[in-house]
Amino acid sequence: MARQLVCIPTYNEASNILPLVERVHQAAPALEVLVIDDASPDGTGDLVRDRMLKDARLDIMARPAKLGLGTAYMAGFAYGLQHGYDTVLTMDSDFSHPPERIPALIRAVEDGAHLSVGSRYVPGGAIEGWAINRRVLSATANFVARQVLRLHTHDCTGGFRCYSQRAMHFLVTRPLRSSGYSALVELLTRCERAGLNIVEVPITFTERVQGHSKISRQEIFRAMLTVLRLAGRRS
Ligand SMILES: Nc1nc2c(ncn2[C@@H]2O[C@H](COP(=O)(O)OP(=O)(O)O)[C@@H](O)[C@H]2O)c(=O)[nH]1
Ligand SMILES: [Mg+2]
Repeated sequence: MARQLVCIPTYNEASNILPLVERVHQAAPALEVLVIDDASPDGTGDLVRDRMLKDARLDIMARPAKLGLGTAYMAGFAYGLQHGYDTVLTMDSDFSHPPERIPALIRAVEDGAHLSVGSRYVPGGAIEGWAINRRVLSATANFVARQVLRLHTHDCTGGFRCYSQRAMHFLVTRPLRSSGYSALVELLTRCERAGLNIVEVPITFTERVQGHSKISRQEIFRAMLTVLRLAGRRS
C-alpha cells in the first residue's frame, strides 16, 4: 500500500497545530504527519511531542532555530525519501490550506502528476478573508513570476502541494538558493524547467484566524530578488 506523509512547517503555531493535525486525520486517517518545528518559543514543539505519546501517526523534526520555510521543505523531502514515502504533501499550519483537499492532491499524483499544486488561481479556486491589498500583492506576485519565469502554473506561491518521489529525488540533488517563502517559487520553477508533469487542483484558501503571519516586507523583497535571479538561470 502506498505510504503518504504530510509535512507541516511550524513557527509559533501553538494555537493551531493540534486542531490542524486532528482535521488532517479526519480527512485522511491513514496519513502520517511530520511537524517541522523551528524551536518555536510558544511551545508548539512540546504540544506535538505530548500528542505523539498517544498518536503513532505523528512525528516531529525539531530544528534548533528559525531556519526558514525553504530548508524546512527540503528537510521534509529528505526525510520522506529516507523513510520510503511515495508522496510528501506540504501544507501551512494555520488552516489556510483546507485539509479536505488533501485526498484530491494525493489523487492527482497517483494519477500520474509528478507534482500537484493546490491552486487559488484556477477555476474553482478562491481566497477568503484577504483584504484587497493582500489580494493585489499575491495576484501581482504570481503574474510577475509567471511572466518573468515563463511558468505555466497559475499559483506559484502557495505551499499546499503534493510531491511525488520523482520530484523529490530531483529537488534534493541541489540545495535551494532561497531559504524563505520565495523557496516556493524556486521549487516550482525547478520542477517546470525539468519538464515534470504539474497539475493544479483548485482550493479555497482561507486567511488564518489564530496566531500571526510570519511574512514580512523583507520576505517580499527577497522573493522579488529570487524571481530575478531565477530568470537569469537556465535550470
Ligand atoms: N519551520 C518553519 N516554519 C515556518 C517558518 N516561517 C513560517 N513558517 C510556517 O509556514 C507556514 C506559513 O507561514 P504564515 O506565517 O502563515 O505565512 P502567510 O500565510 O504567508 O502569512 C506556517 O505554518 C508557519 O508556521 C520558519 O522559519 N520555519
Ligand atoms: Mg498563513
